[in-house]
Amino acid sequence: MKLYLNRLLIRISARVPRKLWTITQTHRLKGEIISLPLFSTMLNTLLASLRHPAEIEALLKYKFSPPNTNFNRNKKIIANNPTKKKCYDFLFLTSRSFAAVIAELDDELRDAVCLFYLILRGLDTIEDDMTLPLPRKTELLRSFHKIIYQRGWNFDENGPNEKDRVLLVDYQVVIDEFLALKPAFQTVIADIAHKMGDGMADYANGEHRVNTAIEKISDFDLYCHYVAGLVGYGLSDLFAVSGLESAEVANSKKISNSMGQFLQKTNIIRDYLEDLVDGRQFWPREIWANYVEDFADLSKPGFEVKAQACLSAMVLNVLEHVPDCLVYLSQLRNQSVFNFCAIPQVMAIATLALVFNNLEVYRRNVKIRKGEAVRLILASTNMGNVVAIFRYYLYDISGKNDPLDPNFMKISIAIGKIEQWIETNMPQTNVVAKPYSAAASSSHLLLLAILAGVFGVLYSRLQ
Ligand code: IN0
Repeated sequence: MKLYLNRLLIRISARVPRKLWTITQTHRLKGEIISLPLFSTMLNTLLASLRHPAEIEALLKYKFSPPNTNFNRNKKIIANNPTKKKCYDFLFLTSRSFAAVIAELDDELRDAVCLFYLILRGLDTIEDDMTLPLPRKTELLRSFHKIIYQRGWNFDENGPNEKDRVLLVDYQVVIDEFLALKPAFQTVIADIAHKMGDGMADYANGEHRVNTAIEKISDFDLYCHYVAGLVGYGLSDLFAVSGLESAEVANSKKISNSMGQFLQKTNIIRDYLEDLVDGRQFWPREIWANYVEDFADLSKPGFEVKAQACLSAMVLNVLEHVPDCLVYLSQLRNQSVFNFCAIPQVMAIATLALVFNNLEVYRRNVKIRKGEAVRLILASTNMGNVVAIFRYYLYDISGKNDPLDPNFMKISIAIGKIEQWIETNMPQTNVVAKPYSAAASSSHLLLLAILAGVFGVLYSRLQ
């Protein structure tokens, strides 16, 4: 078995280069999907990518490419409609980078997804608030699908520290715009709000939990289904209703669910410390109890070996969703829908590789570099690139996989399965994952040398 696994790993390493993927662009993504900050912070962003010249190239390309986006073309229409403008302002306020991804959707979908997002965010703001009395929270969660039909409804009972409380305080604008959507969109959104609100209420009332912990892996899957898998159902239905994607996308519920599970479970691993500090615990006891007695022990000195093994067990659980995600993305036909779905997925696989065997997860908030994120965004425009990106990060995970780790074999097998899917379904994409050519490397070196000079001059002026 060991020999077989070694062969598997060699196969992966032989085909996937250590260097990053080569980008082939069919459709340029511009605009402000990642907000690049003011000069001095921009300098820090560039400095963080100094050892990654391709990221610097991506950052500069991104910063200086002329705006010519779907959203910019529609800014005037939005500016003439105050309630719609307020909704987009809320969207950018709650999630700047993801808002820009939504704003790039084609006209047939943009408003529906924007409203879907704001309605989910409303539900989340109620679920998240530990200051709300449980009976009130439960009543709101269970009736939210009806509330969104009540013109004029808004809510100011959130605690002062709830970060999106302003959204609910002015929620009447969201409701007005929701009611302006075509009825088929409204039905999809209300149906998901109903299912999600009920699911959240069950968890808030202690079902599927023991004290505050999520007990079984099946409870973890169910929780992630409510808060993220259902988002996949709803989005797939919206895509089909818009006519931009076929009904087939909406019919395959399992793979729509996996799209959300992959994102949410990756976030839950990354946010271990933040959630622990806030008194939340989403990792299932069925996994972590194999390594420590107390969930907080994972972050304590002396538990490093156990903590690393637990982390790889969590990553293994997430890797199982990858084949479905690739199937889902490969079914998409509309360019704006593809970008919208692919960007969060490639960010998630990059995050998963970053957190894998990385004990810093237990000490601080780990995040991919902005330069890396921009590079991923610019590349996420076709399936060939997306597969090459997934392979690159899976290779990274393989390289960090420790033969002494109890999950070493299972992780190797999970990665092998994904490779197999790619080879069977996308054989032509093997050629996309080429290492940088010598010419590309020397151009990067030149760029690096020029930038070093520019930084030197700028730095001396700032002193
Ligand atoms: C999302 C998802 C999302 C986008 C595209 C297709 C999807 C298919 C199925 C399920 C979810 C899908 O994407 C966002 C991404 C996001 O918000 N990223 C954050 C970064 C971060 O670290 O959180 C950002 O600020 O850019 C997402 O995470 N969720 C989400 C919510 C609503 C909608 Cl309409 C789409 C949240 C969640 C819980 C994972 C579903």
